[in-house]
Amino acid sequence: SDEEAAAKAAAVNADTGAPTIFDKIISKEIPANIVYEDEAVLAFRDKSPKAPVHVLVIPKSRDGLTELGKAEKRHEEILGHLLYAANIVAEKEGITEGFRVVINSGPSACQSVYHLHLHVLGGRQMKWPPG
Ligand code: D5M
Repeated sequence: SDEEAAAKAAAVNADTGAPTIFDKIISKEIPANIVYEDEAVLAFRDKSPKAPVHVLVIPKSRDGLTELGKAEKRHEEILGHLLYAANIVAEKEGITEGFRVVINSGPSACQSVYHLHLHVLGGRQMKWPPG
């Protein structure tokens, strides 16, 4: 199932601090469908969308932020920047009736890429609680 695959990927990709696929997206070595970009953040479509709109927002510099659980005081500014960028993405995508922002932090949350990212999901009715 989708859930089993996600759990497996999360277990395999535990945080090592190694470069991730997102570095190659930032450097444009591999293509991504970019929906928003500024000096500090990049937003691109998730390759395996879980909603009609599914965009990832990432810091261009990881700076130790492999996951939210590693956040330190010095990250406050970029964390705020990412959240604000999530709303810019939602507005650009026209999901003004509501959207969800998700951060998976660590294996129990099924994080699979260890470069902090916000999922911006919308375009359908969301359920609560998430799985
Ligand atoms: O979410 C990691 C997300 O990253 C997951 O939804 C797939 C997505 N992903 C992985 N590789 C790519 C590329 N190359 N392009 C676009 N999206 C990608 P997590 O919260 O870590 O489970």
